[in-house]
Amino acid sequence: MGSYLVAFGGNLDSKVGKPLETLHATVDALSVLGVNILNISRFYATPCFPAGAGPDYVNGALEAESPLQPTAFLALLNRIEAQFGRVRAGRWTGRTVDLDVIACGQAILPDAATQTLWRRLPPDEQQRQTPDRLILPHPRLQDRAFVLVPLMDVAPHWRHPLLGATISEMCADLPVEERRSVVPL
Ligand code: A4P
Ligand code: MG
Repeated sequence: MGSYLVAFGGNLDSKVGKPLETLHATVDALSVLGVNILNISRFYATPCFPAGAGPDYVNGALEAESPLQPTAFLALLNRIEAQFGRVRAGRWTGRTVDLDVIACGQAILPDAATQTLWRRLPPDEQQRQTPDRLILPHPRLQDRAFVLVPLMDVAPHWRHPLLGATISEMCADLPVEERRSVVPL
């Protein structure tokens, strides 16, 4: 049984409605498909990253249990994204819903060296290169207020297995204006 942290967000309307409605429907779909949701964050309005690349987002995070292994769990998340009209038009482009696996307990995938390589990728390369396999913990987690602030609601004490910092510590390390730009709905 895996213990998962999942971040979700969206900034485009889907067949079920606005991003907030789509995200509620996405969470319901996870439950229906056998994911046991233990804890869910508030939903937040967040400015689009990169700035100006599209409408603002709604973001949230949850903690869940699933009998699936990480790769099968990501495949399930990808199926739900497709169900709600996610189209992969390019890196960091607008989306109806994005579901990212942030962590599976303390698992490091595929290995520490590869996770570290992706984590240290310079910003211009981040937009050019896309991993073709699951990387855990999610390589951008420590950089993103729209991930860390919602995670504060569900798992402030979870500790990054390579950085050694908790969600709470990583969140405190963000520039204060980035943290403040993530506003509960
Ligand atoms: N992949 C590898 N590791 C993971 C993982 N831990 N979780 C692979 C999910 N996917 C993972 O993902 C690209 C590839 O990464 C996939 O093939 C998957 O197998 P993707 O979901 O197709 O692309 P993406 O969502 O554009 O990339 P990524 O890395 O998830 O980007 P981010 O960091 O999530 O950025 N602004 C605001 N305010 N809020 C947002 O939520 N999101 C993004 C996407 C940009 N700007 C945003 C937001
Ligand atoms: Mg994604």
